[in-house]
Amino acid sequence: DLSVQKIELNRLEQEPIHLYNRIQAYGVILVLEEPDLNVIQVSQNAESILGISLEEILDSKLEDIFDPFQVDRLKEGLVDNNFDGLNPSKIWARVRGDEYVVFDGVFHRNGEGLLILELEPAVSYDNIPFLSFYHLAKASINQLERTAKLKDFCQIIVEEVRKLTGFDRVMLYKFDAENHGDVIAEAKREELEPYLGLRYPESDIPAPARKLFTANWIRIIPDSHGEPVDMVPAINPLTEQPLDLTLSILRSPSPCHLEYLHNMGVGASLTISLMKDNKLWGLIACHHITPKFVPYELRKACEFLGRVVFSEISVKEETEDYDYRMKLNYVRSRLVEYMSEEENFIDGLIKHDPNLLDLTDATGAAICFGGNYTLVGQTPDEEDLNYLIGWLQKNVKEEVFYTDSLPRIYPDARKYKDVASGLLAIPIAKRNYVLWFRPEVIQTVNWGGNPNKAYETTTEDGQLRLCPRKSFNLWKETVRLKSLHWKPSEINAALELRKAIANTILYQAEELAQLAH
Ligand code: BLA
Repeated sequence: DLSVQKIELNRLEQEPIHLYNRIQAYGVILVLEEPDLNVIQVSQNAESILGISLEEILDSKLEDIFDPFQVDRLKEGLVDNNFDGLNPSKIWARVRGDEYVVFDGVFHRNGEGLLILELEPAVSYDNIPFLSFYHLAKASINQLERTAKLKDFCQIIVEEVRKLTGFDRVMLYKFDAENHGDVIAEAKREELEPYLGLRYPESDIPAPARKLFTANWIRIIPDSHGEPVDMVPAINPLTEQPLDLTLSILRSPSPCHLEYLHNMGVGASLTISLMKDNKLWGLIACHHITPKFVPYELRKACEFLGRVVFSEISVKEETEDYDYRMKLNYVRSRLVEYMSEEENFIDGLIKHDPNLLDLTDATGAAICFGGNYTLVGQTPDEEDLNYLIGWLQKNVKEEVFYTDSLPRIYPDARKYKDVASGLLAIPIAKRNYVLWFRPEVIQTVNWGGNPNKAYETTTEDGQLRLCPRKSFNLWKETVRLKSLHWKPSEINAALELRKAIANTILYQAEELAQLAH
């Protein structure tokens, strides 16, 4: 049964969700052949929404369906290939005789070069007179500039997005190195239970969905219970394939994800990608309990806010790290100075302030040189260190070795986990090492549902199928035998020190050789 689950999980990891060929019922999609804008494919619901039969639509040009005057204007806009000026276009249609209906029309060309027009209900902004990107962005950015800490910054973003859109819950969700996600900021209606601080497993968002996020930065599901709508004809007559909906607004989400939302009690969602260095850094995820539609321009304002503000986050993240790197640089240059002043370089590393421990924020360190140990702070005893170094010699060939869980890869270390669950080691020359240690820090990870039961299986038409978990109740995992992790800047500082020690030893050896002559 487990192997079937594995196959199913694999299949999901490759599922072509952009080719589902179904859209959400709240809008209409028209696939157009250029340059005449003949309608070659349309969503099934066009008949009820536009009041024209499907046969008639599929036999038409765009100007037969909408006022030819507005279509001429659209055609002019289509020439320069830049849809920014065109999207959204107010498009009105005379539905069933004389009744006019106004839509937001949004164009894009998909990966196959097909021109696609999506129509969404146009909502008048009379009740939001202040809505302009400029004002929105300015008010928020002013606030953001005054906060120094990344966490506070994220909190303001979710509050601003919630104010703008009125969602019941807005979260900022950050991916970690293993692709799990943590809710690091949340704004919500008071009576809802908080998700802040919860972690969600990687499998909640399969790879194809992550890939789509990077192409399409904002996605909306106005009604998670809505019935999806088919394309007519199902196969595109030009490409003879199902339509590529990667960049579409209306694409109907995977049934699996809809089930996930139902299990979570979510009636509508809006998701905004946060990209850093062309990689998905996180998401802004908005939930509403009941169905909720957010018009195109307001979504764009949120996306804009996400982009502008996020470039600020990146800067903040880098500044926090930069300050720390500068501090470590300072410690290293002092250590190099002390080493050159002392007769024995080891004294230079331990006798002064700052010392070896400050270089990597360790609680203990050992210098193993010429068969002797020099110990600082909390360390395993010499006998244990002897075994540990024997193990390192056998297993580590790199210039630097680090782990935040030594007992897991070297079980003998369990007995001194309280001083050395974390190890950072640099070999200097044969059997010579500098080692840094960190104690076990027992951590509690709060998962949004048991990650070992992230999905369940059901049998449907005799087929085993994976489906999302039913319970998102808090599940606490206690993580043991782990220290705080070594930061890249600390690992780098250790490497730099390794070079400096090698130079110092070489220099002192030369001096000795000269004295001997
Ligand atoms: C998509 N899963 C997603 C998305 C999010 C999550 C944000 C993108 C939604 C969008 O683009 O609008 C996950 N949402 C979360 C999480 C929180 C949240 C973690 O609000 C936390 C608060 N998901 C499963 C399982 C499967 C699965 C078991 O848990 C498969 C069996 C699938 N998730 C799945 C798929 C998509 C998805 C297929 C893509 C949906 C689509 O765009 O078609």
